Amino acid sequence: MPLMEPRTRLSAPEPWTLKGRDFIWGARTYVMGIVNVTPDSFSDGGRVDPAAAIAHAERLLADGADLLDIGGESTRPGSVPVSAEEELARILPVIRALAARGAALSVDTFKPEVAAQALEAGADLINDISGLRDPEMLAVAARYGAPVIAMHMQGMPQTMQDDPRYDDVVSEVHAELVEAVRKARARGVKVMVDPGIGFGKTQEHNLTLLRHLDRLHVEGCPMLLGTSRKGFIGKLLDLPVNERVEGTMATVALGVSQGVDVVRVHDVKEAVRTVKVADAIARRP
Ligand code: HH2
Repeated sequence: MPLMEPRTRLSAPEPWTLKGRDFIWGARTYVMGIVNVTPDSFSDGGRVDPAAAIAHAERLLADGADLLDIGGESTRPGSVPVSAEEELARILPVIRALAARGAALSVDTFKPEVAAQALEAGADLINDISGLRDPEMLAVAARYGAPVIAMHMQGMPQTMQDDPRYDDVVSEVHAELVEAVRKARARGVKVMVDPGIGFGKTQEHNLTLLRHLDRLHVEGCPMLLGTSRKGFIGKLLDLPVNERVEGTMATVALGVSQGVDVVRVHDVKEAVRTVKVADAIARRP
């Protein structure tokens, strides 16, 4: 069956309002700060104490983060799965504290029961790395009127293959994003799309997707890019995770030039400066 041909977005998506804050897509690039409350995340694990996670989140907000992504389970390849109870015990105190101070928050989970309780505690949107595979996730989003981030992933973190196959990675990722958006819209749920850099993709797949982000847009949907400190940057530079900030910012700038709306990063201060310059060049009035 021929795949639908990817194309550039024709017009900016309708603005979103999260915690009373407007996100005017197309006007500028928004920075999402990563707050992992996990012992084993690939670059910033080890912060399971809620007070430490909240202090870290406060720092990211002071550095200029527009929203924060709170995660209680690592999704790196081969990571150890955690129960919904454990995930909730990690993230709920952090979400409650940050919601109370008015921060816009997404919850990074693929478990519908975790998403529901996180929304109840004050999260604003669901970041589902499984690309809305579980129909219950859309039911939760619809029930709370919450938007979702639909990320593309081949397989699941525990089962991601060393040798993922695509005939045409750009067309196939785009077609799956289009399908996720179709399912969400059928339930009246707003979606942000994400090509899922590093999830079930080879080095060449990651670079090809980054070269063609402009062809991965879905009409009416903002796009998120998550490249922060990822392995493909480490491979290119032969550097460990704490030495990948410049490589990350190269991908951020090139993402902005291809119409990315949100960048998900660990290094917020650097990203805020990078997108300011990139926006001034790429987004003409
Ligand atoms: N990447 C990670 C986790 N969640 N969500 C979206 N939408 N897009 C991404 O690219 C993405 C994501 C992996 O990064 P990190 O949170 O730093 O690590 P870990 O999964 O080990 O906690």
